[in-house]
Amino acid sequence: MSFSGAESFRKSSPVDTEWIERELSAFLERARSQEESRPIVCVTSGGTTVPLERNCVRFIDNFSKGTRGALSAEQFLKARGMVHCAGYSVIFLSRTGSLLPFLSECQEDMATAFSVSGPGELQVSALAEALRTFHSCTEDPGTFLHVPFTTVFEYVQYLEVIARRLASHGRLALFYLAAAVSDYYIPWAEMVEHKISGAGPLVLELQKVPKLLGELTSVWAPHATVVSFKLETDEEVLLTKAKAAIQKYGVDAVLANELHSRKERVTLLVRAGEGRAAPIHCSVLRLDPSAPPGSVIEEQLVGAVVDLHRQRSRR
Ligand code: 9Z3
Repeated sequence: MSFSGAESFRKSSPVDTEWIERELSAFLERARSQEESRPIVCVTSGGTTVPLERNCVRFIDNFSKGTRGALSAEQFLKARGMVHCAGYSVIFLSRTGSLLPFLSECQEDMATAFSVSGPGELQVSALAEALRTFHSCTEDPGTFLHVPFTTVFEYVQYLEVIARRLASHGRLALFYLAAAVSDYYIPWAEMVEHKISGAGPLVLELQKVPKLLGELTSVWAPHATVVSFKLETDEEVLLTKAKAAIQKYGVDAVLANELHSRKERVTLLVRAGEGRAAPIHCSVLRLDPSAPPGSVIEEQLVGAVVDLHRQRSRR
C-alpha cells in the first residue's frame, strides 16, 4: 500500500510535536507505574480547522462541538469502577475550546453552572460539582492527558505521534476516533502568507485530505484496536461507506451515525475475523426514549467498544 499522499500531507506544514513527545513520555511513565497496567484509549474529539492563510485570520471549520468525544471520554474514565474492567487511561486529543469530559453541560450553558441564591449571593454549585467529578476521575497520575489541536495538520501529526508511542502497548491500546476531520485542505506550500485581501470574490481550490486510517491500522499502531466513526447526512449511503472503511482501511469497527439522529441512534459495524475481507456484523444502538433524564447514548457506545476491545486484547 502506498502512503505517499499522507506523507506529503504531513510534511507540508510546520507543526511542533516535541511537546507532545515530552508529555506522552511522562504520562506513559506514570501510567506504567500504576499497580495494575490499565488499557489506554486515545479519544479524538471536535472538528479540525483548515487555515486559509499561514498567518491565519480565516479558516474553514465544521459543526462538531466535541459532545460525543467528551461524553465518551467520561464513560472510559468512569469504566474504571466497572466490574470486569481494570479501567482506562485516556489520552484526549480534542479541538482547543471544545467540550471537556464532565464539564460539557456547564460549558454549553454557563447559566446552569451558576445560580443566584439571594441578593449578591452567587453559587457555583453545578460547576463545583462537575470539577469535583472531573478531578476525582482524573487525579491518579497517568489517567488523563489532554492534547489540544486546532488545525487538521496538527490533528494528523499529533495522532501519528500518539499512535507510534502507543504501538508499544500493542493490543492494550484502543483508538476511538470521534473527531470530525476535514476532507479538504489547502497545502501549506500553496497557502498565502498574509491575510487574504477582502477586495473582490474569493475562489479557493482545495485538495483532498489523504485518508490516514490505513496508516494508523497498518503502520503506526498495527496491533491496536481501532474504532472510527462515519458521519453522513444521507442514510442511504451511511452503511455502505461505513463498511468500506472496514474493508479499505482495516479498522476493527465503525460507529456509523447520521447527523440529525446521532444522539439517539448509532449503528455499530464490527469486523468479525482477521483481514479486510472478513464478514461484518451490524447492530443498532439506540437511546431508550424512557431512559432517565441525563442518559446518553455514549454509555452504550463505550460499553460495546470496551467489550470489543476486551475480546481483541485476548487474541
Ligand atoms: C463522528 O461521526 C461524531 O460522532 C460526530 C459527533 C462528529 C458526529 P459532536 O462532536 O458530533 O458530538 O457534535 N465523527 C467522525 C466524523 C469523521 O470525520 N469521520 C471520518 C469520515 O467520515 C473518518 S475518521 O470519513
